[in-house]
Amino acid sequence: MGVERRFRACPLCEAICGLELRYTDGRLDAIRGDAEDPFSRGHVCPKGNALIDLERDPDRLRRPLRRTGQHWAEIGWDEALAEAGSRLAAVQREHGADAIAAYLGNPVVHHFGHFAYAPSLLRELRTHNVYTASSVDQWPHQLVAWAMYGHQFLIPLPDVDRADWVLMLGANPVASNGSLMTAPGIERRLTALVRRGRLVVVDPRRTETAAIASEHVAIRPGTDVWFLLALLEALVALGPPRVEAYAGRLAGLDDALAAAAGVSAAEAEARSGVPRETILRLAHELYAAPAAAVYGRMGLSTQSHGSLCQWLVQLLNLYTGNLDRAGGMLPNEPVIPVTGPGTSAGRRDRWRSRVRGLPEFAGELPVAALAEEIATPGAGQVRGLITCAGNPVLSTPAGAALDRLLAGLDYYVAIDIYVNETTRHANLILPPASPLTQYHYDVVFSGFAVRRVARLSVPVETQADDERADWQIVNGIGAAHAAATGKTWQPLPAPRELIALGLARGGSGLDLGALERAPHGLDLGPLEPSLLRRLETASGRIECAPLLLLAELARLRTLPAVNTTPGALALIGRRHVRSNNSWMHNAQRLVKGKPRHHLQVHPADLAARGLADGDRARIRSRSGAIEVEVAACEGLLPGVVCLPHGFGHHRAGTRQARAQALAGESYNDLTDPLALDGPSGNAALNGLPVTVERVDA
Ligand SMILES: Nc1nc2c(c(=O)[nH]1)N[C@H]1C(S)=C(S)[C@@H](COP(=O)(O)OP(=O)(O)OC[C@H]3O[C@@H](n4cnc5c(=O)[nH]c(N)nc54)[C@H](O)[C@@H]3O)O[C@H]1N2
Ligand SMILES: Nc1nc2c(c(=O)[nH]1)N[C@H]1C(S)=C(S)[C@@H](COP(=O)(O)OP(=O)(O)OC[C@H]3O[C@@H](n4cnc5c(=O)[nH]c(N)nc54)[C@H](O)[C@@H]3O)O[C@H]1N2
Ligand code: SF4
Ligand SMILES: [Mo]
Repeated sequence: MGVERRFRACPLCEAICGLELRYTDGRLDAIRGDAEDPFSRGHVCPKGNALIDLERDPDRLRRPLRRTGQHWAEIGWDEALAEAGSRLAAVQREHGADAIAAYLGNPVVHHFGHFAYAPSLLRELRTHNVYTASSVDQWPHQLVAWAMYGHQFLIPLPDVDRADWVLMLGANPVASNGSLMTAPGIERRLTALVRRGRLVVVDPRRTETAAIASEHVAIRPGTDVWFLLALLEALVALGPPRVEAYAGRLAGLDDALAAAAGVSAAEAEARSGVPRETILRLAHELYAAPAAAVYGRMGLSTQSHGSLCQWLVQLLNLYTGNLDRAGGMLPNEPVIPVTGPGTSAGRRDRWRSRVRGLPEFAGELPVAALAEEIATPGAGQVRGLITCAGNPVLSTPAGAALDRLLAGLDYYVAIDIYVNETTRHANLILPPASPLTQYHYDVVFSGFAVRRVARLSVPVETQADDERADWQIVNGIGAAHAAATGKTWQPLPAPRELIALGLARGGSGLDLGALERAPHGLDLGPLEPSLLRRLETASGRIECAPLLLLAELARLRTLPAVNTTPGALALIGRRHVRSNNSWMHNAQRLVKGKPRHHLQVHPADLAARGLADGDRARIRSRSGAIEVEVAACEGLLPGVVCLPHGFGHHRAGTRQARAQALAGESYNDLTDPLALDGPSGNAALNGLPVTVERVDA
């Protein structure tokens, strides 16, 4: 057999790098970046290499597991799928449709077999209790895109390869590889930007990205809204809006500017810690730049004012004429459409969460409400759960409470490849076959790529008879649920066929054959302005002043000036290039080397608490307390502490031997389910008030 090279896209993050997989005598033994992929051009990161560890992981589940007490036993697929469907239906028969909650995790969007099929299962379940990782992530982006442009996925992206001035807030792509900005090899792209222009990073920590940027602006967590308001105010003082290109297509710009007016650079300095001269200078640079982009991501959306911040980001790009313009911020128009006919534009407040009355957005409720929906008795209480590729115990607010509550559910089925902190509570775990055995098309991230690209991944390994693909599992549960409730189930066709339908719907002229003849993918060129043509608002215009955001802005102005809780620190998160949220800590290639779970603290804050590098400390929030080692970090703004999420693996009954041995605790044992971005309901994970104290051995 010898050595053979096979190619497909990496399923592990938004960069969607092309991978070259080397098989020796039929066995995968090395992974490299696919040098012939015209988009990723050979880029690969440690996670891409660690796909081998995942494939070979003895802890990875291959067959359905049923739990009886503390004991797990393998069962057959037919029995497992029938049980999942009928038990979910039984809970609903007794307690109503909403008694089953569904939680979809991040990998869902990375696998066509989950992404394209999960909606049909949700329709079959008919529950209002739908939760996803979107509400601990990018909901403010979606809400603002929906409110201003009429579609939740009409999201402008930074044209990083052509911009010559970029203001980046709350993003660390050198570690995360980029988000809502699919740009494989981002470090190379940003380095080129710094060479031809300027990259300014606004972040409470001097991140890996700040380190390669032209300038780092340190900001107090959660205060970006003031910084952005002052920046807009300074632009208005510099000159008129450059909105000729949007003539006749703008609604409410004057209202938006009037509502946003009046925050001086001095006030913003007092709130955010960013010097007024810096704000005024950045306004000058932005107004003068030929092609500029203001871009904010995770750190800007998972905070108390996420939606206002994302709205102001749009207004800054609009005011300077950089919205929907080459070298500025513009949406992708992908080959398989994510907007337009047949897609879900997004709606809001069609129903509310039972306990707290939080509005639905895009068919989902904020996941910060899940624990209380399980805990609170009464009609409509959640008594059963289905999770798909999610680990909410480590990933969502009040994780520790959720951990306790999941143990008391009537029935819980998980579609997952591990017994982890969440799925250990399941009655049944259904593990999909390796993605390498399946057709895949990155519908979501082709839609957020900084160039127009298309790439079909074909199976590079064969699915075994006793394995089921993700889409087969979803179809199987749906069919069993329908059978148990006397309905008919229309299974969706296999991925290859569904991808072909998506391509046909897009009308680009590309079909499966064309993509199959291009195993390294196709680069169809840079982004082109399309936003005005594609607006889906009722008015057909850009809605600059959505009422929801104006109301939130009015509320913001009533908030007290500075957080004065004595001794309080502001907790923020971080990602490491070897992490992937909570779930890749069982991969040897990723956990080797020195530990990365520490709480980073500024030396002055350590000294003030009698702490030294390496000491153990107790971190306490309104919602919980954990103990971890501290590490001195000069790159943090004093008063800010920084902890990665996705740790806390040493719980009984999980099956991830390597992860279990890792030190570290879960950030989300501290996060506050009541701390939300108002308009969207997105969790305010960052900027959490905490105290830190020494723990004596
Ligand atoms: N404090 C804090 N919390 C955060 C964040 C933060 O920055 N700080 N980040 C937030 C963000 S951005 C996100 S997206 C969420 C993520 O939240 P989640 O999606 O809930 O968490 P993950 O850790 O991504 O868990 C992924 C799960 O999918 C399983 N899995 C992996 N591959 C597959 C597969 O192919 N099929 C199936 N069926 N299962 C698979 C894994 O075993 C794991 O159980 O976390 C959020 N939580
Ligand atoms: N290696 C690795 N890569 C990943 C992931 C991973 O877990 N590990 N997760 C993937 C996922 S699901 C996502 S969504 C993306 C996220 O990708 P990014 O958006 O790049 O997210 P982070 O790397 O968490 O960077 C967020 C930054 O916001 C800063 N920040 C925190 N609070 C504030 C604030 O109030 N204001 C400002 N201005 N900044 C603030 C933090 O210090 C941090 O540097 O990464 C993806 N890629
Ligand atoms: S950057 Fe993302 S897509 Fe590229 S190899 Fe790493 S994990 Fe995979
Ligand atoms: Mo995410």
